[in-house]
Amino acid sequence: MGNGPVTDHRILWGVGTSRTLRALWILAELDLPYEHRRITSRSGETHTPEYTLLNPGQKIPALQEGDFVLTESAAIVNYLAGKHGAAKNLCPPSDPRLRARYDQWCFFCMMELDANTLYVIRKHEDLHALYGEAPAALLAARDGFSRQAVAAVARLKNGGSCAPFVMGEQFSGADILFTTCLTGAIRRNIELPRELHEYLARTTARAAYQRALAANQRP
Ligand SMILES: N[C@@H](CCC(=O)N[C@@H](CS)C(=O)NCC(=O)O)C(=O)O
Repeated sequence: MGNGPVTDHRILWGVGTSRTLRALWILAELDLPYEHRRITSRSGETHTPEYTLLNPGQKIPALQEGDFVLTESAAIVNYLAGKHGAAKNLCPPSDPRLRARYDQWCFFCMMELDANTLYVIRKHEDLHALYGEAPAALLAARDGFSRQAVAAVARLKNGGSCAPFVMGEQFSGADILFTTCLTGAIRRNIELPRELHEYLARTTARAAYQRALAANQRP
């Protein structure tokens, strides 16, 4: 893995999860060609020797470009946006403070919304047979998501009216992460503030989101 031979052949591994949707969405926003290897989670397909060589973590999504392999959905979004986003104004900002703000949103989504809350709910609700019943952890996770959603609205408003996107007027990769966390919460019957439904109406109306949703259908 690393600085191997330059290759145009791009492979996206994985389908059917909110994390694979993030990768498919940025590919659609950027109109990039790719081969889609539609392996699914909890099917054994992430545990084959071939895939384990690519991603020892045995999770999807993974992006492969020759001998360069990248995992973590947020890293894939930001890599592709940074590499190919100039023409569409999708590069993460280069100004240090704007970049810090962008990173703040990305880490907030991945930690506070995804890992700390949504994934806890998934593990102890849908997958309780594997991870065990944990009613107190479930309650705390649901409550935690709701509190962080309120905090997100305050940041979007920043003392005024709600910005259309997390970085202001311009849609960015951070909106891909935020949107997929919010839709994940809705699927789990977590109530969201009105402002976040209005925000979702903007982001999910994008043609690229609709194309990514179609590409993310489980086989
Ligand atoms: N932090 C990772 C999480 C990836 C992840 O947890 N993927 C799950 C599905 S959502 C997976 O592939 N699990 C392996 C399996 O179930 O076989 C990311 O954002 O990419």
